[in-house]
Amino acid sequence: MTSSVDDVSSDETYDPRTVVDKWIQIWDSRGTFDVSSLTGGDEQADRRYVVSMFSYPSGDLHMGHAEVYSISDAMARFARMRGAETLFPVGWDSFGLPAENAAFKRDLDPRDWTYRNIETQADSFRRLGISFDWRTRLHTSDPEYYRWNQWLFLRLYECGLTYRADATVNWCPNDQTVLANEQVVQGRCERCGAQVIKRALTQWFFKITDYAQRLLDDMDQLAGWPPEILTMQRNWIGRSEGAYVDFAVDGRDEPVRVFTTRPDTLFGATFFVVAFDAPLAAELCAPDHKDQFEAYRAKAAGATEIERLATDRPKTGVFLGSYAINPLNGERIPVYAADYVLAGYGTGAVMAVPAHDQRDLDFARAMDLPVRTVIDTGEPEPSVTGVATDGAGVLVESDRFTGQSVADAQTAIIAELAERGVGAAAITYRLRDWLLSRQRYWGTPIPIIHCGACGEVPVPDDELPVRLPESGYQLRPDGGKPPLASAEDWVAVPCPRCAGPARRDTDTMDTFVDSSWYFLRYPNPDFTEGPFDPAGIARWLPVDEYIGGKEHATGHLLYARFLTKSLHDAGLLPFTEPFTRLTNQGQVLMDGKAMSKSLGNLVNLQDQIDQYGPDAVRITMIFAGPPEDDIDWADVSPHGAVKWLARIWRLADEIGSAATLAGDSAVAGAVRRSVHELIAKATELMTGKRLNVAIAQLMQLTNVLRKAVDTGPGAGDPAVREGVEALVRMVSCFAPFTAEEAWERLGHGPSVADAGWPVADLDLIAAATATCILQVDGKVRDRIEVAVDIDDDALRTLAMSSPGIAKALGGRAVANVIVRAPKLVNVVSQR
Ligand code: ANZ
Ligand code: ZN
Repeated sequence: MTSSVDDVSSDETYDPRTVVDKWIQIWDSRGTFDVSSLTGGDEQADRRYVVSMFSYPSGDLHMGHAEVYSISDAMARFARMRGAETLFPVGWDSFGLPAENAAFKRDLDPRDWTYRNIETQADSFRRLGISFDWRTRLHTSDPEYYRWNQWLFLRLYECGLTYRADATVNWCPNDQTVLANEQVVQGRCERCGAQVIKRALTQWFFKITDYAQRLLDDMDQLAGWPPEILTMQRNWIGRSEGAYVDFAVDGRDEPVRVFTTRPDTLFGATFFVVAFDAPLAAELCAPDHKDQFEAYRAKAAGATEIERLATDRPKTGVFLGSYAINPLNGERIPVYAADYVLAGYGTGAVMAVPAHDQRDLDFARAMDLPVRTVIDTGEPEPSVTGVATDGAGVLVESDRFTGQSVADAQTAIIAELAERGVGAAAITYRLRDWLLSRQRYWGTPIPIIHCGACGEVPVPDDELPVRLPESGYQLRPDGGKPPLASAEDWVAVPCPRCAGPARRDTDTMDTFVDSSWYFLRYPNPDFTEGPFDPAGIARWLPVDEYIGGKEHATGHLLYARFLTKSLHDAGLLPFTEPFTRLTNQGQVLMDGKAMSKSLGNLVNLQDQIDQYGPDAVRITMIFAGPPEDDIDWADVSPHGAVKWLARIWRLADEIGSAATLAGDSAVAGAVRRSVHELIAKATELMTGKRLNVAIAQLMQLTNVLRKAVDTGPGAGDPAVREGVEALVRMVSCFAPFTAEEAWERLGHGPSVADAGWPVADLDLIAAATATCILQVDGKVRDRIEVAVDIDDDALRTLAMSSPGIAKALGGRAVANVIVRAPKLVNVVSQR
């Protein structure tokens, strides 16, 4: 790495590192970024609530934090400078597994490790110049916070949205805890990478599935979200329309229900499959087939859901010795257990239609089962080609439905099933309930007491919080026995209802519970009457701009939406969607890969800041590309940003110390026009969150002003001063320390953050531009807006960079360029 410290100090005037402490102190003592009122005040004021996904305190801030906070801070500062009262809060997502793992490793209390890291990060946030209102500060691991997790858990419990049930769940053998589906990535634990296995356990759930349809419907309020995230959520929720069909099974009283998206193919069902790991499989197994079934079950266990659903995987299964009866034609079809059917989706059983479903066809071919085409789609015969046909067509071999179209037959068959009481139209969702309990220590204790006589008894509200025991527990999980179960004194309590001996629930809540509502508490983090202060909610919520990673698409962002809706329904919130607009920042990579200790490609944020100063690091993060793109740190260097900021600093110095001239020359007029054009462009780009392009405009403005100082009208001209002041105000969104210092050198105070965003004089710009027609060989190919006084050379350069011209030329060489500034450019091609 080049020695950039030299680069910084070789410029005598610019070393932002020397002013960091000074400005931190000034901002703090003036309360520069504190809103006028967190929970009341002027009804009319334009307000903006900008929230970054809060930080997990696993150590000091890293490059990824620097990126998301550089982006969100620029957005918050811009809103504030444009006159909106802007709340930009700070908090920590401070419960969670890594604290425990670090505690084992270093023999520490998870508390000590966590709070030490929080202090380090808080200091780093200040040194990065992030414009938080620190009065919002909260930590989810404080009893004052997690008390309200417990309170919310109990409110949802009262409405039946919290429940405890036996479930086959994802279990990480390494971390010794259950995981939500969202935390299993490609069959592995999201945290440690261990292969996740299935275990049957009694767990706590939030009934997010009750909200599946509303989570879909309310997406029409989310026009300010990236469409990609909505698509991911839509797929995760996985709505399917179809029908339930009940099949009688020989020797069984109760029918077995299946879900199908294709009721029109009912006459093509040639066998029946149940998930091998559903209780139903054992129930449907004939006594003389138990051995084969057990053998299969032992072999099939262990595959992940993704593997089981993969279409390219050889199909396996076992005949259960029983038969199901097709309710429409009375046909007896054999019942199999297989792993390509999932226990947790639909009913865990399917009617198999091999001609029109590829997985069924693969299974039929593997098991030598009949294939019967019942939809004529015009495609080749599936039993011959091995390719199932799933297009539209006309029914064949389907009794009285033969000849109907797929769409008509779906309606007709559903009607017939309903009439006979053996089926109905139905909708299913892939979404599962949110499994929220964890067998870990460092989380919110579940506020339930188990009593032999009374069953589950909620801890009364006035006894909240149920605090984590601080001693007497064994942190390291022991054969699946949760740490809290080892805190005997803590566990044994009298039942709140009958006063008999009872035991506390020993699970803790997933940290996604904590993070599903923290943004509601920021306006009043000390509120003691409830989880959030209604006055603060009225003033700030919902969040106007939410900024964070897209890895949270189907986890956190879905949970927060669900919780908001359930609180709305409980009468606790006046709105149904928490985040009006969402920005997903990309990742910071190194050499094309995510930075990680194990790859040895970590770039240390503090080293970067020590070398280049916080402002240059921030500028580099933002200038590297659009906020949502990944940045490869190997491709960028804060070096260029250092140079640019030094140029701004020097301009401020020169203008600040120059004697004022009379001004008003023609040259000065041209400078003013450029300045206002660039202000207009930068403003529009900032509004559209195109931060990197906005910076490019500011760089151009710097060039214009440098030239104005060097070749006229000179540093003392009012037009030049106006331009430099505008530049410094705009730059303060990205490089706050440099901008503050420059502002002071320009003779202003007390803070550029209060100076407002410059306003472009539109009349000045309108008069100053003309439409220039760009031609190739006399044919109009493009039109561009240019300054009326543009010179021929500049216009030629602009014209030659037009995509319209390049396209029309199609690679042909240029013979001549005729320039008539500012109205016309004609490019003559070589023929
Ligand atoms: C008969 C059929 C015929 C089907 C046909 C499809 C095509 P989506 O769209 O994802 O909701 N299915 C139902 N439950 C299942 C389970 N637990 N595990 C695996 N597959 C299951 O898929 C619904 C379709 O997937 C259902 O419609 C069922 O197969 C299968 F030409 O029923 B179908
Ligand atoms: Zn009791």
